[in-house]
Amino acid sequence: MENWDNLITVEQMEEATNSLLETAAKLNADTWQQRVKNQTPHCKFGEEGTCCRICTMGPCRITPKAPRGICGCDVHGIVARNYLRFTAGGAATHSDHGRSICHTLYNAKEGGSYQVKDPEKLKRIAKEWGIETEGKDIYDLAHETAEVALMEYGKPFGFSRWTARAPQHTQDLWNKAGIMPRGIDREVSQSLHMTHMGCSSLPEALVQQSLRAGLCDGWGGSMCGTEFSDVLFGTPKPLDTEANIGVMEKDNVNIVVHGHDPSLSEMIVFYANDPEMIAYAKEQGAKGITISGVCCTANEVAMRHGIPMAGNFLQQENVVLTGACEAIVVDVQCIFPALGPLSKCFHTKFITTSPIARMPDAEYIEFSDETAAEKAKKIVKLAIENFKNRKPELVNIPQLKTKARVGYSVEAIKKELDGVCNSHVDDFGTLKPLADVVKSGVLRGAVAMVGCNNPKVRPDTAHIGLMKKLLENDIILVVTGCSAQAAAKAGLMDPDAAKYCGEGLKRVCKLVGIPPVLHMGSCVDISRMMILASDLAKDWGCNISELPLCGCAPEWMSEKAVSIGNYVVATGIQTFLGVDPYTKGSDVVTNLLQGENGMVQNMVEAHFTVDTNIDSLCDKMINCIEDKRKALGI
Ligand code: MSK
Repeated sequence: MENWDNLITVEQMEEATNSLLETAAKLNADTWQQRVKNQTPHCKFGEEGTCCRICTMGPCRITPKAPRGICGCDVHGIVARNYLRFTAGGAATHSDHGRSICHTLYNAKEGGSYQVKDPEKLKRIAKEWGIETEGKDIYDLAHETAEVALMEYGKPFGFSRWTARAPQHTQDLWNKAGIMPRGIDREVSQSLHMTHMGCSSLPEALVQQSLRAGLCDGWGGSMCGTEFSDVLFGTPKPLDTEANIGVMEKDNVNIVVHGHDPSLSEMIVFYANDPEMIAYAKEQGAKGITISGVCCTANEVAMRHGIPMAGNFLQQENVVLTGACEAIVVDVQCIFPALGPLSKCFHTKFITTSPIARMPDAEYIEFSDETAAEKAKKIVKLAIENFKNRKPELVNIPQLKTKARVGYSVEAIKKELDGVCNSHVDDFGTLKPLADVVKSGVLRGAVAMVGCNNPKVRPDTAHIGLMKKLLENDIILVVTGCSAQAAAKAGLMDPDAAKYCGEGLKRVCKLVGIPPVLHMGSCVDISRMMILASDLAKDWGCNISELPLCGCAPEWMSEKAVSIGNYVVATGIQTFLGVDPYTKGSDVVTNLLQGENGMVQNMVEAHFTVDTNIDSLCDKMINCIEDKRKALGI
């Protein structure tokens, strides 16, 4: 087997970061590396989930001497309440992102800033929802479908429409367990109600609602976000791009887009490519304009336009530290407030655009569907005019970048398989060829790797280390979020990386012409993975929980990730975490979530495994896949 060390290593990435930190030190600029030191050691009560500040009689902290809070809630109730609140925060965040996309679709019009780029997908969804499509103007259909989607958020009766996509067995499990998600806002709201002082303190009920709140995200709000982003901006198809900090260009105006909602980044990309703007940049002394992305916005614009990805979550400060960033333009989620003060040490403009993410030391240019074109143009212009304010002595762009092929939506995966196996059966294609190579053992199985970076884990080491070992074992990876960028930065999304994989996977990649790690998008796009798992189970003729498939978030950090974990598990996929979800203070809650025979396992045929040792986490995933194969008799 060829050696992975021929690819970019974590050490090389760290070296690049260290050279940027030297600039920070010179300027006395604050960075997350320093703040981690300031914040360590972390509060033990917080880490174990045993601190309650839901009312003002406390805060109460549970110790052997004080085993109950002032209201009498025990440690298990407190830990479970905290866990449910964490989940609800994540479900609300993803779902509100999805809601905003639905509004954008509602406002789309012919000749407007936002148009329908994938009318076929819109028609498919409309038909799925029983909306008449025949003879209808595509924008009338867009408005009608968007309105139905928006009603999903507050519907008083019934369940999420998207759940009908799941296999019948999965739906039956959800109904039986009482976790079939209802109105999206209702699940979030009920979670907050349940955790209010004097409501639920029964861990089983709180964990059950965590699954339901997670499902309203993955099979509700996130699915709205993904599906209607595709309708508006195009369903991703494989295309080539680059990744890592070296994608920024010294002689160009550099605009970095960061956050999650593609409504902003799509418009910035559009105006940065406007010949008028490029000419203006040249007038200002630059050679052109380079847009690059950070976090999930990077995934969105990479998948649809091939815009390069400058980095993931813990590299967001790095783009400013290059001294070559004219503007970092952000919308919502995962944005460090630190970017404001840090930008002030350079010429960089830190531009916030959403009333949902207001931050000090930022220039606020509110973005809306109605003013999108005007505001995007204004932002691009501001960045161009800022080029002359660069301090050349501070410019340092580490020359580190890799090739990456991105854009594997479910539709694209099916199309790629069809291209090779000629197995096309209907408009939607099939995953049967994938099922066949897994059944034959050429591929052993698949891991869906997702999630963030977290300073508790040496950045990207868990993502990349796990991926390499899984690939060597003929396990294919589908990835989203910052995990996707970790893979891209390490060169694992270059189709050429197949040569480092196990023999079976190598053959499949060569035959289909794919990289061994398939980029499926941003955090909300984990909903794509749920569709992939559902369709695979249907084409295979088994239950999702029987598939040799795992979910994994080795470096996760956000509330959104907990919500994701809940819906991935609830979909029947064993989920492996490399960071503890603040539950170890309660053995009862730990067992409900992680027990091989615990409540979650019994409800949805899957459970969580938490292991901060990445090697053993990997072994557990491989064993899980091999056990599933054995159970299937393959
Ligand atoms: S951006 S939630 S750090 S994956 Fe979606 Fe990355 Fe995690 Fe944010």
